[in-house]
Amino acid sequence: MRYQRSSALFAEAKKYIPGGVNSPVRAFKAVGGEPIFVKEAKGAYLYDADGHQYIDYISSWGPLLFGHAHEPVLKAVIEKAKKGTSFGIPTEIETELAKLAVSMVPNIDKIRFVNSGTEACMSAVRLARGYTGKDKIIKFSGCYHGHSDSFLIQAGSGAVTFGSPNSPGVTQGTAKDTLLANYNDLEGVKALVQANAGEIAAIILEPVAGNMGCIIPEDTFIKGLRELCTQEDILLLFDEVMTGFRLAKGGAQEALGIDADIVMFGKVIGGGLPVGAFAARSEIMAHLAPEGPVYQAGTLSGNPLAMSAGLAMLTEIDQHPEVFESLAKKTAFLHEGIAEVLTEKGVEHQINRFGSMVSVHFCDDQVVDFASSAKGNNESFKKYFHGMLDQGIYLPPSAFESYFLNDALSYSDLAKTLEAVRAVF
Ligand code: HOZ
Repeated sequence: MRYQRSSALFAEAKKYIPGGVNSPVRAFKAVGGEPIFVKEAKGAYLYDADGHQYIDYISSWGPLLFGHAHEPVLKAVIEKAKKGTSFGIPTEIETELAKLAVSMVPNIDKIRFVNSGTEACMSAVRLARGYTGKDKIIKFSGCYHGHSDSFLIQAGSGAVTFGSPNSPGVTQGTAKDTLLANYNDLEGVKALVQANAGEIAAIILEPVAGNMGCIIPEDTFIKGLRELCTQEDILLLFDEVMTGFRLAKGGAQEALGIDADIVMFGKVIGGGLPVGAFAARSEIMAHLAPEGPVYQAGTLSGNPLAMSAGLAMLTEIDQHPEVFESLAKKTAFLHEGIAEVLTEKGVEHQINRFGSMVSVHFCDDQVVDFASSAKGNNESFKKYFHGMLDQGIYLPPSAFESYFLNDALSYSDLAKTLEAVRAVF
């Protein structure tokens, strides 16, 4: 049996961990079968417990821009670990990473480090509410901003994969302050703003969505949101957990040419260790404790190990900005190759791509929001996913997730991937 050891490890894990995993999408429920267990990874490749090699297209869901176990990051973490892993007392490296991040991202003066994207988004909304003195927020169906209560309302990613976009445990009281709109539907947002005049603190979105597949914002939509927020004294929050330091040095703000009011980070900023962050202009960040009254804290926030990984990763990006063009070219090569095979085989499909994010949808109509993404044929997706897995290609195990390419991928890896697609169909 090809996955014998992984299967045994999964059976053992299920005895002690709910569903055998610590994050639901990993359990393969959306695609059937059982997850592979990873033993190690290097560069573009994962190795499972049964000794198989995989070309990896999720890169730990985004952070690993240069591939697994990238030497400069490893070296920084190992050296730092020898000097202690957490103090709960300030360290110089926090300022070094903050200074570098602020220099790379447009339109931010100060940044606060936390431990995950969930924490970053949760804290950013609290800051937006504290700053504006208003309670309600607008989010978009299919956008995922982590698993804090206010966001588990028509959430994307794992939540929708498991049919629980509105999670039990989120109270009506919390849910009533989260208003829902459809991605790329500016008129819908304007109507919500009008119906709740003077009550909306923030509009939060993934500026390029990656939790309902990869969805690209229309120009009029994203510019319209910016104008609307400015007119109505609403803060525009960009959840750049996936896009930050991945689409460009300055993330989606730079790639789209739009200024957000608060920007949230995760993934790349931690170089593969648990780091999240939120950032804004000084005037907004001044409302955060201990400078201001909006409370937020954490024992492991800014811990030296995570900061050293983040600093090594952002330094690499700062010194090698050509990585973005290289990644975009590789992603375009993959996109065009998959499209060619699927067209030739008569398989209906849509492929969305922005920079190094891409997703394949098995449907005919353009995929521009959650409703159109949900129309994808999941049976075709399952066949595609497992067929690729059996040939050593690891894709996201849900049709609602984006691929994240890393620059360790070679053109020969990409060509091998395209051969696998041809074999599956
Ligand atoms: N749904 C998460 C990515 N969008 C998956 C996270 C994980 O399982 O690690």
